Amino acid sequence: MRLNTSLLIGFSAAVLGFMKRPSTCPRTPQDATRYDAKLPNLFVFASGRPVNTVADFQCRQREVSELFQTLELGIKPGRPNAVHGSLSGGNLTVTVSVHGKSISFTPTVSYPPNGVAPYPAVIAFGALTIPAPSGVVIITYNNDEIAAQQNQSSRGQGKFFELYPNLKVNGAMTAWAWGVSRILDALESMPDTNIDSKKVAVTGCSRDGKGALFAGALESRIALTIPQESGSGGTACWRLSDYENHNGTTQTASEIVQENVWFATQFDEFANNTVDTLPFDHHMLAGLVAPRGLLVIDNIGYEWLGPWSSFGCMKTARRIYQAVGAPDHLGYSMSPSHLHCSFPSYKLPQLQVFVDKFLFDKASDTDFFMPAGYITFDNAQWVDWSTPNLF
Ligand code: MCU
Repeated sequence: MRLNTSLLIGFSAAVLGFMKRPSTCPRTPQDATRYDAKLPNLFVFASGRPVNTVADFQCRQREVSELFQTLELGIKPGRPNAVHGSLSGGNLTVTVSVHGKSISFTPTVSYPPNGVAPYPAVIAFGALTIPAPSGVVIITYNNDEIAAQQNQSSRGQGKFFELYPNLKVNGAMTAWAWGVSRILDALESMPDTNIDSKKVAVTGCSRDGKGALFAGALESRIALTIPQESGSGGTACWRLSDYENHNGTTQTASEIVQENVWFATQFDEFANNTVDTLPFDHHMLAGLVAPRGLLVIDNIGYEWLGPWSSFGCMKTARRIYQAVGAPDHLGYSMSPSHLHCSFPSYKLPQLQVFVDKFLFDKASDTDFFMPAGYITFDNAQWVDWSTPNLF
């Protein structure tokens, strides 16, 4: 089992040639897996070298991204040579060509009735489930056509796999994040759209909230990431969801790989009982977004989503934001039970301050992790590392 993983890392890095790192970044050992019952430490490279500076932190983010892709998600291919965008009647057609094959997909674009060009934008996975912020373009992205997510039979189905048939082992999450990157490529080449490609947020709820989080983690051009009720496989941590689960009350990695094709086939071996050998957990996924904006919207009403796990995972992620001097760039909002994917109006000010800061460059107070004392999370039980000061 270990051997397969090592081979996979070697194959992925060598053959696909992704992640060209600056020479100062330490090399990742071939087998980076190790037993860790607690939430792993982002501030030590897989080689054992500590992370001491912001430059180290950026190297470590690349390493962690590489490990997520290798062990959990599947490889996200880099920018293709040919990406073309055209906008007509509210449809943004994005055409991507790779090795003589082409696909097109068509997110819809809705301009705000008010506001000032160039407009920021929100990319909504599936459909928008947060209130449309004022002055912002809404881009609705049909992620399911890029990679299907019906059930187990969706493996390798969708437009991404038409271009990359040798990546059919990949999970849908990587393919969706790749699609978001291509939307940004297209927008960058289309100044006439009056959409500011440097001020783009991504959001989605539930399974699409997991997708939004991965898009923000794997694409550093995203300015603001808003996962809503994403649950296990999103803002929850695998280790914590296993702990929270009581006879099937909470979704775990071992369940999730049976249910759908969100993750790569190589994740199965970890999901089935060895999540504690993963050299990361999802606090480190949020750490890939740092120091960019991350607003996590949760709902305590569904034990299946692992609300305690998500709370503890994001509380730990906030230490990562703290280390780079931006704890207030990760906002967390848990609410009492309400309908899944509905947005309680009392959360509007929380959304607005994040939109103001990250899409409009306006000073705003985004320093909240709430409600305080609502759930308790024992740091000492789950975290055995301290938070360095890297800035
Ligand atoms: C929270 O996301 C998922 C969850 O992982 C699944 O187990 C469940 O079937 O569906 C949720 C969802 O996407 O609901 C719309």
